[in-house]
Amino acid sequence: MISQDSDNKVSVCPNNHQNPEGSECCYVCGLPIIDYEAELELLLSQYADEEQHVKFLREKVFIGIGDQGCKLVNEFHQSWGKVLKSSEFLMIESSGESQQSTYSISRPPSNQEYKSPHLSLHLLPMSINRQVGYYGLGERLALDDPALDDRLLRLGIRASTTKQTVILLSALGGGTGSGASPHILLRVKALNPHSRNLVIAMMPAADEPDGAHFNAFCSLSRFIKTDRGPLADVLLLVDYDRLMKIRGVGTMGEELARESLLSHMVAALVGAITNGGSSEADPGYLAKMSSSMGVHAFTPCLAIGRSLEIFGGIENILESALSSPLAPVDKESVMLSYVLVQVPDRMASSLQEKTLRAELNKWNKANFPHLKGSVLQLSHSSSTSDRVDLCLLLGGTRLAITAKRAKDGFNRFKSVVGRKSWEQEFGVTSKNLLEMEKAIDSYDSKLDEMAS
Ligand SMILES: Nc1nc2c(ncn2[C@@H]2O[C@H](COP(=O)(O)OP(=O)(O)OP(=O)(O)O)[C@@H](O)[C@H]2O)c(=O)[nH]1
Ligand SMILES: [Mg+2]
Repeated sequence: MISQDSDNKVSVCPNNHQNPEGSECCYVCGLPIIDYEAELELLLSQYADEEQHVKFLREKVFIGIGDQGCKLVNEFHQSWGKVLKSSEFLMIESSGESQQSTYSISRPPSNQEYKSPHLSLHLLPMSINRQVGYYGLGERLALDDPALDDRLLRLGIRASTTKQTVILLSALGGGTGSGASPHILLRVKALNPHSRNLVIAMMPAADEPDGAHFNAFCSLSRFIKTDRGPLADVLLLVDYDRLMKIRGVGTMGEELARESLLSHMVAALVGAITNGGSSEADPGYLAKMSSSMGVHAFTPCLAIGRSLEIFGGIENILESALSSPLAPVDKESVMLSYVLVQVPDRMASSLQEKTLRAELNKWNKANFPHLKGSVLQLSHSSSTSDRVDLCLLLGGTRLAITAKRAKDGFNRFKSVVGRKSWEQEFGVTSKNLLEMEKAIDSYDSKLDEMAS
């Protein structure tokens, strides 16, 4: 029997026997009387401990969206998941048939499994086809998903985690990636306004149809400008066809190409490659700096696994990276340069930070006449090779150049969207198109203002 005393305290015998007010044990069965207030306090304090634990564990959240986005997160998780202790990994796909078998997904975590970062899959409901096809439809799927916020909250995205970086990977040529990604980032920002967001956006290849470029342009416009400001603090543009052409060498001497090369770039960005060494890599800092300067779109240039002996010095490795940018870049307009360098520990004495900085400053000055800021983040690995990884992120070039192909394809595709039947079927109106063009133009104009 539940009893309520004069102070409104609720207590009860586990076997429901009636007892006088203030009893510590039941007069009938002898079991301790449950004091609800004390129990609740105990529960709350345990929950607070858990929250602290969870908060720590979810500093970095990796989200892959659409086919390619999921593939990338899956690959990244397999290669680096074990070393990223404070991270969560989520794949978001449209709920077409036969999705479940595509990826190896770990079981949902039990309390004991909190320590190992895990990968999970969330399906956006209501898509009939596996291939959604267009931006407007992908956006609609995410907008109509009643479980999305809950999924993101369970991933640890919440305002109480003040130091959180969300890394979103997505190809923007399809419907799911291009349409759902901006809305998902919008929800991330709503759930945790402190979170810093980095987007790795795979841009369609030259030979893809106009519809793919149209999707990419729509998506970019949303990442770069919304009523609540840009959704992506840092947006790394990677042309699919450029990525296919470059190669790197991994820590074990293996060839790195395609997704594994991109996975390596993300690992460098979050400081995962150290293998017991040390890292200054802090994607949150890069995001903060980009946001404060209003430079959001970056072109990555990679030189992964370059032998110092063969290249003869860091300057040649920088040149090697710059010779194969992953998206177009105009050297004249570069305003921000982030350089992530990974050096084997055993070579730390021959490549000291001070020397590296001096060489980098000299090289920057020779290449980027309008540079306003440069950040060097150095990591040391326990590798026994003489191979250096260098990842250069260049920001400040207008999207009209960096994403020219998407813009041209968007312009060619516009006439299709203007038709009433398209608006009804595919969810993008002529008014939306104007807003998208304006968003990109206004980002570019701000860059022009800054440069002048
Ligand atoms: N990295 C990588 N990208 C690819 C590959 N094949 C195609 N792409 C790019 O990925 C884009 C399509 O993205 P997907 O992720 O397949 O599309 P989605 O987001 O699932 O969208 P829907 O299938 O339309 O719902 C294409 O426009 C290409 O630019 C590949 O093998 N590797
Ligand atoms: Mg797909």
